[in-house]
Amino acid sequence: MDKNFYITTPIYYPSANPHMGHAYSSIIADFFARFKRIDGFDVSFLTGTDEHGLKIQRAAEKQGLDTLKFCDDISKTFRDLSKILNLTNTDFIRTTEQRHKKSVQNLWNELEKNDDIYLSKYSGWYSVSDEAFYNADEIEDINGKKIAKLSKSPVEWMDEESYFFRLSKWEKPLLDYYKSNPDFISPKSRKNEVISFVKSGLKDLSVSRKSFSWGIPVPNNKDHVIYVWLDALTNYISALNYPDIKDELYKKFWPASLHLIGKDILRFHAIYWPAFLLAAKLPLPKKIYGHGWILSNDEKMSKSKGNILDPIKIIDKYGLDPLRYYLIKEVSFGNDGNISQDRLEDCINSDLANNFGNLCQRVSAFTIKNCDSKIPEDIKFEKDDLKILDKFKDNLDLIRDKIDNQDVNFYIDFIVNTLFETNKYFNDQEPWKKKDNFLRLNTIVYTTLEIVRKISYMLYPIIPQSSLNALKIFSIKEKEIDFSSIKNHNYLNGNKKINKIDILFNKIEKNND
Ligand code: ME8
Repeated sequence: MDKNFYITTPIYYPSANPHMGHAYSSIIADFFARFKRIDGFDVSFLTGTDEHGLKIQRAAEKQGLDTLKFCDDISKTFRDLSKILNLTNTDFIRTTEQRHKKSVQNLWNELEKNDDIYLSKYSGWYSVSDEAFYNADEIEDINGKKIAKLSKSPVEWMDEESYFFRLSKWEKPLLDYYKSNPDFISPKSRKNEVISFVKSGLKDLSVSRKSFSWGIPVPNNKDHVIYVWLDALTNYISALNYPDIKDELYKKFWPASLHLIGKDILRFHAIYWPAFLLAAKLPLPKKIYGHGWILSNDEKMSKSKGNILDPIKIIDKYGLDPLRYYLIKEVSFGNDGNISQDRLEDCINSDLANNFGNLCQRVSAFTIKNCDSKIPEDIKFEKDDLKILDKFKDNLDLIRDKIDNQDVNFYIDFIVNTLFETNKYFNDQEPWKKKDNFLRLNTIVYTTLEIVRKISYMLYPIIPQSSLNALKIFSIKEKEIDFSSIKNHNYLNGNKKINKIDILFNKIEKNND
């Protein structure tokens, strides 16, 4: 079985500092990367910044800065954010790097060699904000201004010599590919949107620009720069050292297991990118998942709308893990989700402090007091104990399967429900009343400790630092976390000392006005 896993986030435009939407994509990608790692996979996890094109050139001009200097500064804030979010990315790519330029020019040469590129003239609408071409029927007139219907961003008329990619030629092969690879585009609703767009007919795609210079030059015509999306999409293979397809990284990790993106850029990933790869005779990624948007007052959070929530401010106030938990749990994965500080505070108080933190404190304090600070050795499981313990064993493969289908909601619901049941179990079993029956008391304590271990393993991809803090009870270290061991009821060694741990989450005083 293939035990390599390659996951990518979109590479972000460094036209302004990162916001909660960017943090969201990156945190979800990190969730998958960490899960796969604790399930024994060798994981490559790529993120980075998309630095060419008119949008960036104009943003730099507006600030009177040299374009590369402008990119250096903002790209660094994205790189810093990766650390602040505790991402486990194995690489961070910038499209202004030499390794990437070489890779893009090589891909261009392949497309040209295979007769998929020709020189002509483009006349049509272009949105600089989306770096996208739109057909006339995708444009509307609002108060005398031409706007793209989909993204609501302004468009301008473009009329210039341009190279074209023969996208129309790939219409049928793409439809065939979607058909024979039904999981290629997820979720299903978005797949249908893509298929109907392709079925409505694909026109050849303009893939170079002549009227500005901030981009990668077309190999044999320095008057043109390569279209920023052809440039950007290639990052997924340039980070693996393409064109050297004999390189270890490329051999190990291409095709990618999962390109995780926002639904706004699905067309580029599910149509253009596979078409470029088909034309270059390269394998296609295994899956594209288009997640929903983080909304602020029911509108997409974006730089241009000015309704940005700054992840760093939220982290300063509440801590990183509460934010990671909140985004993963409260934004139903695949759909759009409004976020609010009020709900974040509720999550911290009820799920993290009460349900998880309190359970860890309670059972460890009880063990210290009643079992000489040791994991009980003499135990005998009964039906009530096995009922919760077996849940992990019985669902192990299902959980894996759900993760492979990006069912984040199932994963988190499983954790929340099990925590709820475990708290109830500990209350109902009343170990504090069993001091005359040490076998039973020991068994209840052992069972609860085992569940704390298993749940902490499952929480590790979501709230890594807090999970590790909880695992200090057992002196379990990060590299020892092995997802498959949650099926084991007797993992913890009896008679081993446990440790007292600090409070995991502080409750938030809520202002109920
Ligand atoms: O599109 N909610 O970069 P970008 C959720 N450079 N996710 C959001 C979001 C929101 N409100 N706003 C942004 C680009 N995102 C290109 C990508 S890839 C080869 C090139 C996330 O800076 C989401 O993942 O505009 C979206 O797809 C991405 O940021 C777009 O970031």
